[in-house]
Amino acid sequence: MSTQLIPQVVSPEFAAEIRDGLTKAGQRELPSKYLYDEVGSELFEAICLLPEYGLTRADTRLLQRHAGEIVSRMPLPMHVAELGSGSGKKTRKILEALAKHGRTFYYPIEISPAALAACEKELGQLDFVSLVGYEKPYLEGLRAVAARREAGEHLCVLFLGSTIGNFDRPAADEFLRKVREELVPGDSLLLGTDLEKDADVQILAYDDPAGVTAAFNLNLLARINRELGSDFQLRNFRHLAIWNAEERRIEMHLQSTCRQRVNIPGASLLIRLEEGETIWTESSHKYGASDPLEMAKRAGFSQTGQWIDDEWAFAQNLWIVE
Ligand code: AVJ
Repeated sequence: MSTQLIPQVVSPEFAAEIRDGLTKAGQRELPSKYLYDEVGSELFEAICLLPEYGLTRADTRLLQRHAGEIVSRMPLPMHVAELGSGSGKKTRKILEALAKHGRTFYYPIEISPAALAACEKELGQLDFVSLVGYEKPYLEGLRAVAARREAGEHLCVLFLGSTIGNFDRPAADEFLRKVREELVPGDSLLLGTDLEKDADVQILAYDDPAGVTAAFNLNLLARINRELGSDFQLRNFRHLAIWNAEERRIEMHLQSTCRQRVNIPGASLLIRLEEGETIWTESSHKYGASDPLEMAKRAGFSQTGQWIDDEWAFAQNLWIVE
């Protein structure tokens, strides 16, 4: 008798996206946004503490050192929307700098309820900051926030942590144009971008020896098992982090270590995987220091500031709508 549990409630969008990705011709793939369930969000927080993963510390250092200057260069916003707030720890510096100038409304936008709850706990108690969380996809959440503010009130969008790097370059351009469409002159965007560095340093950041990133990646299969009643055997998969030099990105894959079948009842799907075949789970694109300037122009913004960390090549880029 099978001990597999078929969950009572299956999210139809989740099931459809998992099905589409796993049946894709050529390379199978899974959307990276689904890495962040409750377990995945905690594993990501642990990744941020790893000595090999310098990205989050660089991001935080820049905000710590330059929050005052960053804020002084934007038309003072009352409203701050953050795309993918995560735990909200990095954002504190910016909110504190803004709150010195008056009451600030902060809208974390997150599809992960676990991350949103952590963020509300972290930042919900700040003086002069009112927090209203949106459990929505980025653009839907941004639309809701943009609709709330009144004429003359400026909005600042935070897109930190190089999450933009999860988009392929053309998709990133399109996404940034859509963000721009929700904004009006005087609004701003603070964008974090991880910069290209030595390949071995980059690979180690996504393949740490303690195996935290491997657990983060494998948890996606465990999540699908939990939510769609599937029977992925996690021990039959291996975490891979590959530097794709042509596309200038790290790719995370899960490699099948044997020929195997997986049943995914919640998505009405049975798949056969070959030994060595991979499921692509995430891309993290890396940038040159001058890339953000060009990206800003293509999306209809002007870049008015850039701050680069001196320990780990990472840039905060401030864009304004003129
Ligand atoms: C949160 C998307 C920026 O791509 O570096 C960390 C996620 N994946 N280790 C990144 C991640 C593996 C991270 N972002």
